[in-house]
Amino acid sequence: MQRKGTTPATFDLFADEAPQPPAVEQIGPQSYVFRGFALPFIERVLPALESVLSQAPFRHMVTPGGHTMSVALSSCGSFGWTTDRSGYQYTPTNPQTGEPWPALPEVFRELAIAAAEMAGFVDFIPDACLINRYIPGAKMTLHQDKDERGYQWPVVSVSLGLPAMFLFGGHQRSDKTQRVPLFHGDVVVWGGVDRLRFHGVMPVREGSHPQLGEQRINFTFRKAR
Ligand code: MD3
Ligand code: FE
Repeated sequence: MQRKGTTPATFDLFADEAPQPPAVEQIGPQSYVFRGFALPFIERVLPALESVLSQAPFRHMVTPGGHTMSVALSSCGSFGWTTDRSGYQYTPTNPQTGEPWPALPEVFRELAIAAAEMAGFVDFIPDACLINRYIPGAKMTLHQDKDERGYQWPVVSVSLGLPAMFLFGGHQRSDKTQRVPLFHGDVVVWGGVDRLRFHGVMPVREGSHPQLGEQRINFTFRKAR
């Protein structure tokens, strides 16, 4: 369908529609934001999330430097991410319970694989899903994700609930950052040459989301091993 140029305005069924932001934004050579990509999965994602969190509740981790993180964390999949005085690591069991992490729900796997494929990463099979919860005021300072064994695999992130301003830097902490707003249902894929770029999240602003309430939840799918 032609929406611009030679089509007479009287035949343009979409003339009254508000302009839509593009569904895909490229934010780096191998990084893409897919707006609303998770929404068709949401009816299955929310109960799966509830189930994971009932088995592995959120907790605030203490960094090796002794700081308690403002973001609360859980995990599912074969490996979960933990931190303590000895450092950061992926572990097959939850140190809080001694049990294996909850299995990666099928709908999580489907969503992660579909998004990775959209960004050109075929054969991505995540083995770890980190679940971050931000209440208003929580933030994540600039960091690199380097605890995974190989950097050839992308990271896929799914944002739910309150919006957040994502900061995307370069390969040095001091590099200029670009700001990318992330909304409920947005999915971002980072890989290849962008995989080790510094990134962070600005403090989440007060608000309430109709489905998630006063919080932002972010899943990141990775291949840890
Ligand atoms: C960019 N989480 O869990 S999305 C993290 O929104 C993390 O909760 C943020 O950074 C959040 O480590 C940002 C995830 C993300 C993950 C890995 C990346 C962004 C990335 C690797 C390279 C570049
Ligand atoms: Fe990160």
